[in-house]
Amino acid sequence: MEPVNSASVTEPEDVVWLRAGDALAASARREAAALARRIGFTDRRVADVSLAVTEIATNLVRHAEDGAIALRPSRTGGRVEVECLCLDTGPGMADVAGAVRDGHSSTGTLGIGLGAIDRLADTFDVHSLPGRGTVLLARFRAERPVSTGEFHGPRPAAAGLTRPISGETVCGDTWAVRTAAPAGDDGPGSLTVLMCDGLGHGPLAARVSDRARQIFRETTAEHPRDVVALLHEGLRGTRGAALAVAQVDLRLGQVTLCGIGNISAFVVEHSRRSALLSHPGIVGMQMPTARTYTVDLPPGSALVMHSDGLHQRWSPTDLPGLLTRHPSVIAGQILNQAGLRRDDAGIVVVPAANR
Ligand SMILES: [Mn+2]
Repeated sequence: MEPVNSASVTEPEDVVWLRAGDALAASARREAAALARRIGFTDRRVADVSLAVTEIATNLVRHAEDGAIALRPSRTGGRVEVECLCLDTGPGMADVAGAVRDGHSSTGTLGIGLGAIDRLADTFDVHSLPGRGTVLLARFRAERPVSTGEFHGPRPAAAGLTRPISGETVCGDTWAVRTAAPAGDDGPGSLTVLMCDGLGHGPLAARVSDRARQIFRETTAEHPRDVVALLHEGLRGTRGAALAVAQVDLRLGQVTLCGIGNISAFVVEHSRRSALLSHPGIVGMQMPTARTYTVDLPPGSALVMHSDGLHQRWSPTDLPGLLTRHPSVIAGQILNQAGLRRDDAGIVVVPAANR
């Protein structure tokens, strides 16, 4: 097993959200190309990314009732990719695999279709709920991939997504994941996960969340109770936050959680979810004695933590097939389907290891 100091931290990086509208294809193309160029893609690869993202945006505008595209750089180890996540609220696709396989696009688009997006992307995944909405994920590396099947790419151990309250570009909710013990020959490792909702929303809340992420990044503490205690100390003098820290042992299939304030945490299975208890309080201001709870994370399940920017009353029975998807798609579809309050929104997902 690798020593703890080899821990790597995954954090959100400047997500650009683009809402569906007449100018979406042009703005998505421009943002995607700028992002790919900024992280050093070749002209040819910039053209690939632009083409795929334009097609995704064109499909959204032509076929969906409403939706949005999130573009962001995504750092894994030393490699940076362009990630495009497209969320819509319907009508959905009855036969995703067929649409990808056939490779022909619907009338009026660029004519390259889902199959071509799939071929241009290094990671590609779609989850669709007929009548209710689709989430499409495409991630692009600097090098053009070898063409593969309909759903491909590595499935990372965790992924999060934030969306600012409408009218803001900065989100006061944040997440971060630290790999404490990387997956090795002896099986998957363990992760520590932060979900943080800085009080209020927008830039002032983001200041609190940025500080929380910095503390989380710098500490070597792993037990959620210890991490939360450090966060409480470090956030003194700020407006404070609701937050939860979970330690996920993928080998044992167990989650230990310490939550303060209004953060929802669930172990989600196909047909049910069980909530993990958080305690009232404001980290950085007033905190009860931090208690932790340990529960099982059975094979096929996922840990989902989200802020109160998402309504709590979503149900896994309304999301068939979702838990097997890429964690970015799981996060995107829950955010898409739960319904958003007028607040910043944030969610982070850790699927159980396949055993
Ligand atoms: Mn909130």
